Amino acid sequence: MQVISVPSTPFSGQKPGTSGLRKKVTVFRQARYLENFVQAIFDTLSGQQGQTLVLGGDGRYYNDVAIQTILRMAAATGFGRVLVGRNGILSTPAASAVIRKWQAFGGIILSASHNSGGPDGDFGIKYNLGNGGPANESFTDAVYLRTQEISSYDTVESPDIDLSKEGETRIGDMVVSIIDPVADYAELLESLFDFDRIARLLARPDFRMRFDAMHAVTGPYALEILENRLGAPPGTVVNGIPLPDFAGGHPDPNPVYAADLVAALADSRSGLSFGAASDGDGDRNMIVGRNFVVSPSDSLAVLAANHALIPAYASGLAGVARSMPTSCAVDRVAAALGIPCYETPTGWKYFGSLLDAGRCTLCGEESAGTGSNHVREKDGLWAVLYWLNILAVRDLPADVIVREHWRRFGRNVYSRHDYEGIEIAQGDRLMNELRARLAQLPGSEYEGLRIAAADDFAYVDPVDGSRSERQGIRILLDDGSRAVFRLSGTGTEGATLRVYLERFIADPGEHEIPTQEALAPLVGLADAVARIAAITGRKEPDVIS
Ligand code: VG1
Ligand code: CO
Repeated sequence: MQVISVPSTPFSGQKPGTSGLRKKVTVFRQARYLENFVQAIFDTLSGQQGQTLVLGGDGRYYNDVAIQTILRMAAATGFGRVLVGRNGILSTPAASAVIRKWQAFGGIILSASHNSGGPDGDFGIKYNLGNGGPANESFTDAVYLRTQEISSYDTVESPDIDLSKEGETRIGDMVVSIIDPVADYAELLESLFDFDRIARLLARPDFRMRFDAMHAVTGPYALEILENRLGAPPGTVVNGIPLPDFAGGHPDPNPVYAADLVAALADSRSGLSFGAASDGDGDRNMIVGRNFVVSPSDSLAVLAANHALIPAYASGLAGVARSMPTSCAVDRVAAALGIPCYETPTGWKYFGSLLDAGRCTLCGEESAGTGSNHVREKDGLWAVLYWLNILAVRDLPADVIVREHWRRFGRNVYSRHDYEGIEIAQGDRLMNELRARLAQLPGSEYEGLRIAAADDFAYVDPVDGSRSERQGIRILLDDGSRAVFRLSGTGTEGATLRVYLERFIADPGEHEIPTQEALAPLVGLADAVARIAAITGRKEPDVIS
């Protein structure tokens, strides 16, 4: 097998964000663009020769082309074997499960997650380590540095592999194993939950669920697990065939982009009692009860509070972890259980060391991501099965379970306001001006609310001591309410400002106040403090979740 070294020159901006490198397909399609980034990953690794790599993606446009390119480059760098999902498909949690099960050296996941797909949509790539989790910041920083000095990439000459048939082929000395993308993952989930009990719930005439795969990667996984293994009636999974452009939609399971599902659960004629959805790459989840959308932060807290009902977690949780902007609802559960609660920066890569060290069992983010130590990624279908297991044991509707949770722990009223596609310079200016005023903010009043403290979140990993700065600006009020400001690290056009708002209400008599109403004074404070309208010209957020 002859390795061919192809001369190249650096592209600017190949800096991984919250979850890998995400750019427009048109950017990735430039000659040498993908190759440079993959070579930078391979150059940053050491010891991959003879080892196993896992490769797959969410099936979006360009997935198939990229896989053929990466296979040839993996052969050139000396990998001994690559496990590829059939048709190039592997959801993010399934890729993590496969890496762990087969003790692979690492994996490459091709996805831009919830971002739209198609020739004018987005594409993405990220590297996961042998623990199955996203590479940490020191690795991605090193990859970025390498992209800035790259002068060639290595590949081999070899025809495209037929990815549609399971089995083994070769590229030179390297074995390419095409695997069933669902089997290992389904087996793992089956080992965690009480499938018999969930199957009995799904068979009940008074219980009907809908799972919306949003034309993205979870379709085949949900069909196998919910309909084939658990016996849910055919048609339970909707939009179940992964399409390269997600049928033109936005595979982001929130009340805006999954409005159909929310509407169906609000309409008693649908006969539905429970709804769920997942995102482009299958790591996010949305949980919907009858006329009730469960806030992701509440979901994490409910999962933690009910862990004793789930076979895999019945013996107890070592701890829980949440990203900083996620509401503090889970903190209250941790306090009641007497277990630690860790607060990390946004992005799943920060949970890996805590999970590896056995310090926490459940993790979650406000952005509809929850997961556990069963893999090292957030896991959409896992969360759905966890909820089904709780519903099956407690025999109560999802909204009643959340309302009871509020009565016991109080309600952390929570919402995220996104201002999408603002100019990068405006986003930077807003954050810089806010940062510059942090020291003056404590003691000042806006909209009748008094600021108690303000800071820029920095995190020291308690396991490896690594430090991450500037992870979001926090404005804290006397009563524990918060407004948090961050710029998104996953977008591909302009900047997205995320404003996270939270207020704690202990009094059960006030738990039914509509979320936006309860948060209105805080919204006013956020705008006044950060001068959102003044700097961006935007009066309203684009997406409220
Ligand atoms: C967003 C979410 C974050 C999540 C990340 C990747 O990042 O806020 O919680 O981990 O997406 O999720 P950002 O930087 O845009 O806020 V996924 O499902 O896109 O892999
Ligand atoms: Co995702």
